[in-house]
Amino acid sequence: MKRLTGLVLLLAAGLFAASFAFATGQKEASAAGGKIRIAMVVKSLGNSFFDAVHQGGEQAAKEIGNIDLIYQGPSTPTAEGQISLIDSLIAQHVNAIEISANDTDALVPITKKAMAAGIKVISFDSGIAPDGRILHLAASSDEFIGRSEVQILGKLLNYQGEIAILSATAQATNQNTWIKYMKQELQDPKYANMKLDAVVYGDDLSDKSYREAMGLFKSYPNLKGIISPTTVGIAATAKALEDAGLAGKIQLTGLGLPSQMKQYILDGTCKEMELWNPIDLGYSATYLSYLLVKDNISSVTQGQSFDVGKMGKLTVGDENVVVMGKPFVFDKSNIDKFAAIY
Ligand code: RAM
Repeated sequence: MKRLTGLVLLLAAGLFAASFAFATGQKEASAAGGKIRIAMVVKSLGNSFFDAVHQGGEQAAKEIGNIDLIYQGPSTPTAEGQISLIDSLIAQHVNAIEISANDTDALVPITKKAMAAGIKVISFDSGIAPDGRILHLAASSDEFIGRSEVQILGKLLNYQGEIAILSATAQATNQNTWIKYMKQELQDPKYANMKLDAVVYGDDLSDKSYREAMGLFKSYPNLKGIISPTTVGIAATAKALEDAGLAGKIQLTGLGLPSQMKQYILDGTCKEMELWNPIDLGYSATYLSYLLVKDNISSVTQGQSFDVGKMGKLTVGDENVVVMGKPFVFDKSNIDKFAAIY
């Protein structure tokens, strides 16, 4: 029996070694093919926002040619999941890593290790602290996003009533920065009759976001408005509002994917929301990653600009952040058009 177990183990080890050799062989073949390998690491898989970002990355890869785009993400949006993915990308000697980070600081040591190994690292969408990346690509100005979300809700509520924020994860760089600016905007005297009751986290998971929304309705019976600055959170909140019979009684705005929010915009559950074009974001992040590899750029300076294909010139700003543009505002008048695209 013992001998049999040994034999099985030996066979298994052989199989493992063989499959490993096969995987390595494949990698070498593609490196030998002279392709630039760019890894896109997203907050988590299964988020339609990142599927659209991925689509944009593939667009850039196709246009440039000679690019292998590797799309990866953990199953849930955690820094730990991203760290282990990056660890293996370092071992695979990819040329560049573009990442939407689940934590500002926790990823710095591993991305520093990647850069020390000659890999070009940029963050996009949700940033890594400046030490851990060459540049960060922001879809829009953080301050503009945060403030405009409050401005939209203020207008929908006639500047009166209790409000709450339903965010993604508690560590997400992008949402936390937007929330900081939302709170600053709320200091303006015109919001004196609006009160922020709570900030809750749905972790960019539909079911958790839905439960958090239901929890808000229960805990704050006078709630009049919700801002959800996450495509996953806003769609789950819209569904929760309808299921609880609160659509129209509690106003909802945030950052939503038009294709997911179309029905809720058309039926008035969410009258107005914002977002940028995620396809353009993925295109630009991939294009920039390619340019850093092609010209072997390991650091950038403020004012430096890049020709990013169909997006034109993008310029590096403060803290090496490249800001793309203003978000679109969606309502009944234009949702059909955008929902057909992303
Ligand atoms: C979610 C993610 C992403 C964010 C959008 C608005 O899909 O949290 O990082 O940019 O929402």
